[in-house]
Amino acid sequence: MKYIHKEYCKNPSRWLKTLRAAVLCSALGFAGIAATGQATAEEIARFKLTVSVNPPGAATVIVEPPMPPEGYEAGTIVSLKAAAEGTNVFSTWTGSLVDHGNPLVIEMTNNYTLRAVFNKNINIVWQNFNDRRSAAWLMNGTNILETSLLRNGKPMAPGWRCTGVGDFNGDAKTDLLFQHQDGRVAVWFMNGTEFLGSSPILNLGDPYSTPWRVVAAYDLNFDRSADILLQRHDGQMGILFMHGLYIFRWEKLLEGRHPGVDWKAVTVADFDDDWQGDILFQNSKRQLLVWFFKAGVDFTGEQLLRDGKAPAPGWNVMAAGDVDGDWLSDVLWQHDDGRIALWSFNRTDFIQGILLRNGKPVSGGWRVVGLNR
Ligand SMILES: [Ca+2]
Ligand SMILES: [Ca+2]
Ligand SMILES: [Ca+2]
Ligand SMILES: [Ca+2]
Repeated sequence: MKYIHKEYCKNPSRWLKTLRAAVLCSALGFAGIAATGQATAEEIARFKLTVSVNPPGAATVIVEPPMPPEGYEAGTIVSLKAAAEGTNVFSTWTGSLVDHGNPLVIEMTNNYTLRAVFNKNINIVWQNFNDRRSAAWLMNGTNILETSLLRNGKPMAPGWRCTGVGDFNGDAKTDLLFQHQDGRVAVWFMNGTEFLGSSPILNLGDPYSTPWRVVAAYDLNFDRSADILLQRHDGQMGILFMHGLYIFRWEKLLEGRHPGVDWKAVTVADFDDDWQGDILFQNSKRQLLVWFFKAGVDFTGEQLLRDGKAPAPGWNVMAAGDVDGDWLSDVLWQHDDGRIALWSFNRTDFIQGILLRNGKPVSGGWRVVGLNR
């Protein structure tokens, strides 16, 4: 037990019952967890489990059975339960595996290093417009924790474009919304980055199709069913109010009023922290405009973000939602050269621009298509 602060090392079982101590030790700068080694051939194979919590202190991780000092015997079934402290909300396990189950049960057939991530389960969703694969970044704040190919990198059928994210089956897990260039609209049901199944959006029981462009999914009327914002080429917008996959009402937004044909609706996000979705627009000068709403689709006003300041040439707005972890919506940009940047906002007050991945570009064909929130 050389890897734990000495106070806890005197009594390993104390640490093993609650791994929070290890997290605290780690947070205090003591060597986190020991080097984990495979057992030599003449010994019984034993494996070590290393657990941490992000952010530190967000939870107590209870491990059953506790790990013996020499590690678990191969094949031991171990249960990990991340019990949140305070208002922290469990997001996922990352590290040796990515899993959204809590408790998590694993068989010790390898050394495992696992991190229980709390609060922020931001997925930036990607689509590759060359090879049609899709992927997600699991973020913690502006740090990228994991990169996952969706559906193990299986290319999607030609002609489909991911248009956003929302929960379409009421399981509180974010699903992906797609539109085909022929107008069909479909959903991928997801459990985190795990693909569960796919279905068309249905209108009176038949697959729905529209010449209007699908802009985004957002629950605009607070019934826990994601609704769909559409925009026509002339700027008019419409909303499909949904019950799961079923359209129960179509409504033309504000009887066809729109900010002008040069303004393209980008997405829906809450920019004034009232939980009500607002529409983000961009024009050909790449200025950003927000339309605010209350009570579903009652228009309450508009505002140019950053007083109409546009980014440098080459940057394109891709998505909006909270990335930096303050629960307030930010704007995500992608440059033609593949760099990703964030405009961080405090409601509509600009805070700062942040280059993700320290400005390292994302290689060819990948475009941000969604951001969960
Ligand atoms: Ca769902
Ligand atoms: Ca709804
Ligand atoms: Ca709002
Ligand atoms: Ca934010």
